[in-house]
Amino acid sequence: MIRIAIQAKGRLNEESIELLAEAGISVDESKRKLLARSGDFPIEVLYLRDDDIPQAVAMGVADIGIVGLNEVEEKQFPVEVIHKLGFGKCRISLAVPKAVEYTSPQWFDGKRVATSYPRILAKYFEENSIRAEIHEIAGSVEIAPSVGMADAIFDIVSSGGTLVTNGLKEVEKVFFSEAVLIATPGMPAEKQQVIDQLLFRFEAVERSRGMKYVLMNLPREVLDEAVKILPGMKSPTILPLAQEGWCSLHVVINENELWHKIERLKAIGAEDILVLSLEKMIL
Ligand code: PRT
Ligand code: ZN
Repeated sequence: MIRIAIQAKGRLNEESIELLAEAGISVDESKRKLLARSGDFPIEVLYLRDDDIPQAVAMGVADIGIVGLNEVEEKQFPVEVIHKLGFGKCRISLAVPKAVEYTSPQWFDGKRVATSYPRILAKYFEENSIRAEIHEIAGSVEIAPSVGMADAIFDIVSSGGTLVTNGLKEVEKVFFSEAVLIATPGMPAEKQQVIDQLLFRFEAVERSRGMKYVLMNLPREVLDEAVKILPGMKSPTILPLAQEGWCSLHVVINENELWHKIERLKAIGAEDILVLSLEKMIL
């Protein structure tokens, strides 16, 4: 049995539960329950505040956890980052009031900067030989300059909308983050085995992201041409059709190139094209 810590509520909660569900791990949906057991996989889910996850994993209260890399970097607890999960992407950036004529990081010399990430910021200032005052505040960092508490902020940005709303502009992108899977270092072998099994499932889910399964009917004589339109694919599946001279072609196509490829296939005579979503790719 292993225990995984995930965020109880907030930005990473839903996607963490979804990832577990896609990996075949259904947990008790009543999120108020602190611990939820999965029926079909030897795992228990512990719901925590994201700030507490690195420590819980470092102490072995949970064996693994899903948390933003920003929290791992800031908290500096001894945990191992074992997998990047590709969601919860954001950056931690320095932002200054819109009217500031900003030219270089040296602008921050002697300034007061409000943040919830003092360690990551201190490291950046040190690396850039900047002597600034770091004011640690827990929430609503973005309002600090307008109320006179700070000259600038260092905070999480994703769309940038919050900065604009608060009359700020992003001037230095310092740290890039996404949700990661962390683990207690030095796991015993039997737990490691369950974690490997979980990683195998996560990878199958990730591989299928953005991929579509496409089926179409084609005149046999354009088959070679169709295969040329789909370079980089492993050999496509080709099935004969009852109708003489026709075949059915099945391929996996990345969503980014889907329409482009389909239009070209249609132009050479592909018909009855079906695009299906792909759940898992196990290689
Ligand atoms: O209650 P708990 O302590 O568990 O949650 P929390 O409020 O501390 O964290 P939460 O749920 O806000 O974020 C959890 C994690 O999501 C963070 O640690 C990041 O790893 C990740 N993440 C991804 C973000 C964002 N994107 C994000 N945009 N965390 C916060 N934000 C904030 C940002 O600071 C801004 O104020 O969302 C606001 C909107 O951002 P814009 O740029 O899109 O306007
Ligand atoms: Zn938090």
